[in-house]
Amino acid sequence: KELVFSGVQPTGNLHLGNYLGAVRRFVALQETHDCIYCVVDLHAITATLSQPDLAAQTREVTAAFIASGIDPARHIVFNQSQVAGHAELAWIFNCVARLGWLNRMTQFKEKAGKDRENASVGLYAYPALMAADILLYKATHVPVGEDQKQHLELTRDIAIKFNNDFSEQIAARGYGVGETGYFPITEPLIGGPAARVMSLRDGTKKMSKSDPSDYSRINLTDDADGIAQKVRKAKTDPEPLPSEEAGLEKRAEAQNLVGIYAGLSDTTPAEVLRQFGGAQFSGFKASLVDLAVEKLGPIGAEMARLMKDPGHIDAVLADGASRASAIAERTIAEVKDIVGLIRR
Ligand code: AQP
Repeated sequence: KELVFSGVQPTGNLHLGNYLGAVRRFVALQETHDCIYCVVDLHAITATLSQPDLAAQTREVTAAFIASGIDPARHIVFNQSQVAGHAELAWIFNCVARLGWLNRMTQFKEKAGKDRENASVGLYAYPALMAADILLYKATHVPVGEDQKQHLELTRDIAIKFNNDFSEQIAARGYGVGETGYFPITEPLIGGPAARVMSLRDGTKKMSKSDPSDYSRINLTDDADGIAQKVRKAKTDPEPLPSEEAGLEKRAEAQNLVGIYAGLSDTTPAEVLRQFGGAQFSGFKASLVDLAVEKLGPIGAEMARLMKDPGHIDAVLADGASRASAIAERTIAEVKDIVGLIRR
């Protein structure tokens, strides 16, 4: 059976890239799949252990999920640290993953920067925890933005190695599923015009929570004025928009704004250019502001409303965590049997 898992870190400043690349697609998948959506608070502490207000940030991501249309009654929404299996399985995966594999992770290199000696061990081991998040539920499909592609490949490598290393134990206990072995080989779901939303200030950098410039991103909590100002100030070039997609090559900022428009309006860049080809950026930006306010305004307003009742959000997370734990505990018991760890 197909099962979707994905997560978002509660590191503050949830933005349009997180929405178009991930959350909006989470919403769509609810119609066709069983879905588990996790606020990955254990991941959030890998870059900086001491966050301004981790609990509030966790509630904010939960509010964004619900405000965007995720239904925590029909699917599972919870925060990672409430289900012990994530950390337990991550430890085992730390022992499956090879140093050489983790050394190739570009996100670690980017996030650790020049002072690598000072990066936390958690930041380095992040991809093994991510593999644990996914495989704890034997998820078959993971919707993510383009930036997570490499981590998903590592998840597949970990599943393959575990399945191979323990093939006899898996078969002996009858825990295997079909030809694959114990863990599924997860498929990434990456795509669409907004799989990689770029910074509004620099079309070569991805839109990111940690960019020091607030003008680089549209936050889900921005009001209409804030969205308008940021779009108006977004970097562009002096040429009008081309009529065909080929004309966007080497025009990173133009390509980004067209991709955002296509993402928000559920069309393709080609369709957007059919409508706006030949237009100046001033006109196109005005339409983009209207569209962004129309799509994001209600989400921001609903998030603000939900955030006024933290007790309700915590109850949603607790309910999701108990349902997630029921699945997770079974996987952990089986994995312990497979590895040979004595359990109660
Ligand atoms: N710019 C982006 N375009 C498309 N998708 C994106 N995602 C992130 N940035 C973009 C997707 O959002 C989901 C949640 O991301 P995360 O919370 O795990 O954090 P991240 O990938 O590290 O992204 P951020 O927001 O840019 O944070 P920082 O600044 O800490 O690096 C993921 O599915 C991600 O692909």
